[in-house]
Amino acid sequence: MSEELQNNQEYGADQIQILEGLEAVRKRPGMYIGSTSSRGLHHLVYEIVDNSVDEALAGFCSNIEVTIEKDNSITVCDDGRGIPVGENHKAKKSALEVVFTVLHAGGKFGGGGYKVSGGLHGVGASVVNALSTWLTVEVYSEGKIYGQTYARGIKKEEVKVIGTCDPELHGTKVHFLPDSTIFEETVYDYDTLKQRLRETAFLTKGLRIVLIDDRGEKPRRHEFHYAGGIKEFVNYLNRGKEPLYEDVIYCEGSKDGVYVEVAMQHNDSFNDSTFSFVNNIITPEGGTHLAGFRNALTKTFNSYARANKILKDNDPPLTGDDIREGLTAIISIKVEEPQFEGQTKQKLGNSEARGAVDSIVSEKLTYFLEQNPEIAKNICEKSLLAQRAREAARKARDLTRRKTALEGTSLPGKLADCSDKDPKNCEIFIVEGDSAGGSAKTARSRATQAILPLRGKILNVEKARLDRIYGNAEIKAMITAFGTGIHEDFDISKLRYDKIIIMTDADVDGAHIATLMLTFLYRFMPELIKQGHVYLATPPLYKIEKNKNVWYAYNDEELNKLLLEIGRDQNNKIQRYKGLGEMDSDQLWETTMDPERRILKRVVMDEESSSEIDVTFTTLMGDKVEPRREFIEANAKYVQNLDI
Ligand code: TSJ
Repeated sequence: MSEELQNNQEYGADQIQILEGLEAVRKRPGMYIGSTSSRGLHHLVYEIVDNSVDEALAGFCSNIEVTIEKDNSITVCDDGRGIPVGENHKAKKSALEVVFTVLHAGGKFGGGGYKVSGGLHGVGASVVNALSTWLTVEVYSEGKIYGQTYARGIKKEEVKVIGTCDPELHGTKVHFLPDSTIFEETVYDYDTLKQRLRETAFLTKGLRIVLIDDRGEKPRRHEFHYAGGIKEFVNYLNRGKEPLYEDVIYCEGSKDGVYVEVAMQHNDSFNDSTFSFVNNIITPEGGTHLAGFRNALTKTFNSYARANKILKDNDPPLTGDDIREGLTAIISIKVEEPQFEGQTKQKLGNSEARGAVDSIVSEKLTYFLEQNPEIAKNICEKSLLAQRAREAARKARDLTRRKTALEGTSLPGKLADCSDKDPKNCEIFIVEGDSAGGSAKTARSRATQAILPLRGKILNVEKARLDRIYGNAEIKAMITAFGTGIHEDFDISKLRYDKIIIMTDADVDGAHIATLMLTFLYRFMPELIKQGHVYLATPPLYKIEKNKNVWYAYNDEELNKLLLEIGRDQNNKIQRYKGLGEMDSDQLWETTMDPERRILKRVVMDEESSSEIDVTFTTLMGDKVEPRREFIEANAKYVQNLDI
């Protein structure tokens, strides 16, 4: 029990129970917000904002403002009705106080509607309160300002009137400072909040969300307001791709207590970029709502194609994969009581969601196709091309499978494999260019390090169909070397190396090749990234020699620091490496490959930001040149430094 509690005689038995509830949150914060890393820190903001979004969904709030203050405290305010301050009869205290002190107390004071709670979220404002050094709340209602302040979840005083305001004003303002004794990271990342709030605004059409950063010299500010909601989300995801037709197809409706919204548009790429949400929370593993959508899509397009003789009687049906080639779609549903299943509790289980999405999409899509025969024909023809390519790819794959069945697993000729057969000990370097590949083969530790040199740039999988991808020698070599298979055949237990290390030159071309590699892995074997098997090697940029001593610097900052230490004079010999090829094998080993001395960056991927990652890859690998420059920054966001 906390000291504050023991020292304060005013608390009764009820109060103690409540405080013990919040004590549990402070003892095991991870149970309530997932983690105490940067991720958990940002979750606090979403947790508070979700309450205002609920108020917007109920139809009473149209503006939310989020401010990162100079001290990394956060202010969230909205123009809703204000949290009720009157007595909650069951708890015998202000409803406002209940919201901030009782675990899982949602904002349900008789009002109906959907609450955006589910998964890790929706644990309530009390959790944020418990994990904040201090928190103040103000409610603007009927000309009065009510307020209350807490310290680590414990109230400083009763809810009271602290001032007056324009009687027209109404809303709620919460200001809190995350507790630095709980969180490992206490600095907010503007871009992380920006991405998430943009997504929230897309999912709640008409709601205006403003993000302000007051920490810098001059404040940063972004405003998100989308009258078109998820239709505009699809436009956003498709920017940098060429849409196949102008309109975004939109379906909306309610059935069996499920409110369904779907927006979709095909583009000239070959990937399926479908993102599903339940109560505004992304469901990376899909579930019943996604299954309902896929079923409706396949069924509706096949009946349309048959009825309009695009598919002849003897033609095989289009598969879901064929129809989803190059599709960008958002499925957003709202249910009163979401049930999450699966190992990570990220998969929607509500069976009524399947039927609701299926019937609403089937009905609206059938109508849309009948009204827009040009678009319908366009999509069907793209699907037919996809079907043929898939057939060709299947034949190519069967051929390689038969080959390996006859000859045993035949590894690619260019692979210099390691001798240790336990994958846990093994790593593979994917090396840019045959010459660097040669040095790496000489340098490596043969027992545990395998080398696969790739010639030139690998195929951009964002711009190629499956049959071409299967026909590409470099990609085939990687698939066989890794051993896991791809897509639905993927099996992580067959992975032949614990670490897949991408080793490219430390220049723009090298960065481009690394991106091509990451794009391939992201689209074909995302689990390898999710489970942390993918790394970037970090070759040095400079070699510095002075009086027979040798140093390496991995960036300009390190170089300058070193030169300050050893002194700048004519005896210094500074070599700037233009590529891996300029290093001999000893140097390559010392600086980039030796597990004792190298720096590896692990590629990480936050599934919650998967729609943003999709945009990153398509913008980078698409035809537009300008956004590519942002790659270095974007790349930096998805890698972690590891000194191993
Ligand atoms: F809970 C909280 F602290 F996290 C929080 C809640 C934070 C912020 C910034 C806003 C809110 C909030 C709550 N905004 N608006 C509301 N609305 C209600 O709580 C409310 C008001 C009136 C009625 C009613 O039935 O009259 C019902 C509710 C849920």
